[in-house]
Amino acid sequence: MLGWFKKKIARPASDEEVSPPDQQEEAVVGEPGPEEAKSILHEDVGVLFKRLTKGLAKTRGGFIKRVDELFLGKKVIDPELLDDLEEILITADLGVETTMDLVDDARDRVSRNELADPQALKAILKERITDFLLSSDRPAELVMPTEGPFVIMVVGVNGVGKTTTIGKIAHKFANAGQRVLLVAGDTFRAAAVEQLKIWGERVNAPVIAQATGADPSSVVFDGMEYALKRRYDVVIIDTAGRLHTKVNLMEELKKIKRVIGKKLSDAPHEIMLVIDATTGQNGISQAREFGKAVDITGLTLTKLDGTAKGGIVVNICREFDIPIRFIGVGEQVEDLRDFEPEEFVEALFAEESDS
Ligand SMILES: Nc1nc2c(ncn2[C@@H]2O[C@H](COP(=O)(O)OP(=O)(O)OP(=O)(O)O)[C@@H](O)[C@H]2O)c(=O)[nH]1
Ligand SMILES: [Mg+2]
Repeated sequence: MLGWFKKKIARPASDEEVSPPDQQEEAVVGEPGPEEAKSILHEDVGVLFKRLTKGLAKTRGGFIKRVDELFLGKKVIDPELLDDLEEILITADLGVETTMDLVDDARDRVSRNELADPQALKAILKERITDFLLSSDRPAELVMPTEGPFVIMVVGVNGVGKTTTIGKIAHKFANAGQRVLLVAGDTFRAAAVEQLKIWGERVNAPVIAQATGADPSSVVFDGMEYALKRRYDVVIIDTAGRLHTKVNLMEELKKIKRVIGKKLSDAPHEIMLVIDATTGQNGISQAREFGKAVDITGLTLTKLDGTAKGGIVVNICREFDIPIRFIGVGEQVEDLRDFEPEEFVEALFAEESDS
């Protein structure tokens, strides 16, 4: 799994030349990470998959289980079955359009006699859901710049899991041998800086911060200077998460982005929107609102362990041409998975027995 992440964060060899993926994997890491890193490096892929399927148990229980129950003992696909399927898909947050697309397609296939029984329909659902998840045109990999720090700005409404996700991402980079700096751009909430500092200690990354109420852009300015001077590999910037309906938050984010860009052209290289998967359709409107203010380049969906409505993942992939980089399936540092569509669908459709 970490090997895959290494590939994801590959630094191109030079401006002109981008090495092929198999060489990038060699080129990316410097010194081996701390002791702790080794345990992750040697973690069994099977164990990681089990963690993912466990994290998605609720989603599976609410979505695939209902599909299974509906199909159980049915020999034919009749209109009533398709109506029931439609309801299950909609209540699982797949969204109206995605649901209609899937069900209309099923209807067509039935009328062309292409689907023998409900099990064949289940296989088609799985296949088409995978297609939706793979359809983004944007590069799925986080590509680090050839030189200078890789700057990630993390945005999202309050409580979605930004700071936690930052801690988890920092851990991944640190394990891949990268020097990480954290910047406490959330100066609004009293405990925000403290929370980031705790994560900084956990993953051995310094945190640039000022007092609560300070100008976030000024903290970010300091952070960028510090990172450039001391040649950090990765800078991750936390931001405040007050309601996205407040215009001033969006203005603040634009300003932070400008400050970063002034210190380092091309940066931020990644503007990551964090969405709480349990909020369902709300996540879609958040992506729209934040997208208007700053160009979102990647998504992280958190708290998938806490929802029976994992369909939001499919809905978001279909609605926006923004790749999902990570999914959060728990509160622990290891509970941030690289988003791999096929693996995700397998975990979603996995049999109950292993969890
Ligand atoms: N179950 C679960 N909990 C999560 C996940 N990610 C974050 N959390 C929890 O969600 C809560 C909020 O997380 P924060 O990281 O503080 O969220 P935030 O977006 O930084 O919040 P603000 O700073 O208030 O805007 C915490 O209790 C986290 O432990 C996840 O993937 N699964
Ligand atoms: Mg926070």
